[in-house]
Amino acid sequence: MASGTALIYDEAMTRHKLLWNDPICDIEVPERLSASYEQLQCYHLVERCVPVPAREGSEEEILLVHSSEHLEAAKSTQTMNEEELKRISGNYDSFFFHPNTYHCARLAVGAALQLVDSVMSGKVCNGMALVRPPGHHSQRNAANGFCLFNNVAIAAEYAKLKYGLQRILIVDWDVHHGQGTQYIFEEDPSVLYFSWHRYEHQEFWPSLKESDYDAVGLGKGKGFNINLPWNKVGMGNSDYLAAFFHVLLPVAFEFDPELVLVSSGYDSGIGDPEGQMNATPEVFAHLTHFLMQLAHGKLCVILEGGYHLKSLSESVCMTVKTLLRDPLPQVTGEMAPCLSAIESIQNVRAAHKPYWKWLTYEDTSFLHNLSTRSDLPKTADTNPCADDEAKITDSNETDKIERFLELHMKNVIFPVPPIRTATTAELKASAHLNTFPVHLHVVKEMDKNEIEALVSDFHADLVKTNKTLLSLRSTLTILDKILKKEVCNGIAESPAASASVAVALRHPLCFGLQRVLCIFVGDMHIIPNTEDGKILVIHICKEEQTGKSSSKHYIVLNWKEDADGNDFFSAVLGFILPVAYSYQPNLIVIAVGPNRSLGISGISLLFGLLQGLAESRILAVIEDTDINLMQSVAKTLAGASVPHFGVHVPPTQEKVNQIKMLRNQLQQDWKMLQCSGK
Ligand code: X5A
Ligand code: ZN
Repeated sequence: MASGTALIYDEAMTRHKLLWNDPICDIEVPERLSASYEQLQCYHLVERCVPVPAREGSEEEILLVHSSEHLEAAKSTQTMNEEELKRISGNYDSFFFHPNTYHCARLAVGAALQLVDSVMSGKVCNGMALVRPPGHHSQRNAANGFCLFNNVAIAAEYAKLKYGLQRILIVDWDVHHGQGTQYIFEEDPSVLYFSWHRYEHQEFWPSLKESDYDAVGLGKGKGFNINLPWNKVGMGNSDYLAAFFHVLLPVAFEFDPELVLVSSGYDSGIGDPEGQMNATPEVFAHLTHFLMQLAHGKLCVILEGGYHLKSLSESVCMTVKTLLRDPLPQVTGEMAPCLSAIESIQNVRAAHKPYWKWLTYEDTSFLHNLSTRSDLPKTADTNPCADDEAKITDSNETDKIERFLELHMKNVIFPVPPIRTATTAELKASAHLNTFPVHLHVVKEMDKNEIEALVSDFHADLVKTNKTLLSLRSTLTILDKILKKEVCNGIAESPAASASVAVALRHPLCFGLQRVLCIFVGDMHIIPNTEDGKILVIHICKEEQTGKSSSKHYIVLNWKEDADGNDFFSAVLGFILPVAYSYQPNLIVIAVGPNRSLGISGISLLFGLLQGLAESRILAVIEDTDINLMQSVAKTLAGASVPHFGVHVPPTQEKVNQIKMLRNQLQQDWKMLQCSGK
């Protein structure tokens, strides 16, 4: 399995620019590229990436998607004077030609293809291409919305042709609808296209009927086009995460792509004059992290829009940092999607119900008829700047956001612990058997006296029983290092997981942590005290053994994984992740006890997907001595993408009902669970 992150940047792509006055096009400036690259340098991210040169895409490659008329028209602009350029630009909606445009656009195409080659050849695992002009509005026969050639669409066709790929996922998180990409793949079931976009009931550019949620694809491509229209501005971190949990990720895992391409526009970020949204840069780290769990981590991020230079470049940095597998910053803001977002999510789920198994058993219905206007107010996600010293006033909003972001990023970015994954000596040897280069750091276990000293602060009674004390050694040693920020995450063996965790959980509270998420898989004999809300327990166990019912901070999930397939991901995406993101823990403890009802892939999925939380502070406590489980968890903690899923099995009606009941019971407490507007 490849590691490493490619970065493609060529200053030549700054040489396409607007030569005349045009208030619509004047935001697509060369500085978008140079500012992003400079910010990457500033965070020392450039030197950590594998530099890959851009190249010009060939005519043949451009013709994979575009007509020869379009190619010839574009080619002919190279020798035009300003007047002619202006005239031909007028043939298109929101596009400008410069004598260098054709060359730049060919470099943009070639950069995307170079990135695909780097990832598909195994030279790197993932990467980002900083390109101009962008691509996703461009159509077979037309430039549109600052785009000449559709870089991402060409990359997808190229990957199909050159590498024989049969399933490619395109995620378009730009704030505009990539209608060009939709048109190109509308009838193609091998390319799943997902786009969210500012829509405002068709008021917002490009104001197309076919950008609405009922455009699901055509012919064989039905179900492979997913539009999530935002009908209000001001969407923020929680709305974007809810869209991933309740729409994109379930479908994406079921689709099981071999490669993921991102049409990566950052005009969906805070401060952007086009998008008017509120999502802060760190949310892009989380979106990136989720997509890294697909296609064995094969992820190509290709720049599209983004017009607030500071917001754009900070978001680019968050993306690249995540591709490099740095621990993720915590998402800020209240975790509750707004009603308008929930309404859109519910509608797109209903529209796609016939095509995806994950919806088969749910009674999702349309909330409103198409094109009816919602009177629901936009409630959540008030502008995050409002809490800050930089209050937004009408005047010079851009500068205010810039100052807000300057401060915000200082709060969000944190020093990365020197060691990523710690463990005990015995594990190290086993981890070396893996193909993924797992670097586990062996820490010396505390001796009896050290443990006694540590435990006596908060659990004096335990010092008496030698056996419990010894079973705590590994757990407490690693927990202590996580809390001291010497390591990021770790894996501990314990012959008595629930006892170890119950005791160990007293320790983080001594460090003043406010919220610890504890996920327990299997039999749990000691239930930690959750009354003060500082611990949230999710207990995943077989049905037979539980008598306890769920409450806000103690949730019982009766789940026995299907023997011939994997049905647990629906519970992780539809329930555990939303609860965890609502809680926003400072530490996560995942304990695997005896009699576990989940298989290795289910447990690894938990570790993989939850790693974005708590600045990636995760402690695994494992009682099971299954070496395969240990290896898989170690790999995931060390940064491998989650292991392959195998056959997708939709959950039984009984399980769906349980999730539904839990969601109904808990969605007022844990608001990220909300995905229908009732
Ligand atoms: C790539 C991109 C936006 C075009 C807006 C035209 N294009 N009003 O963000
Ligand atoms: Zn855009």
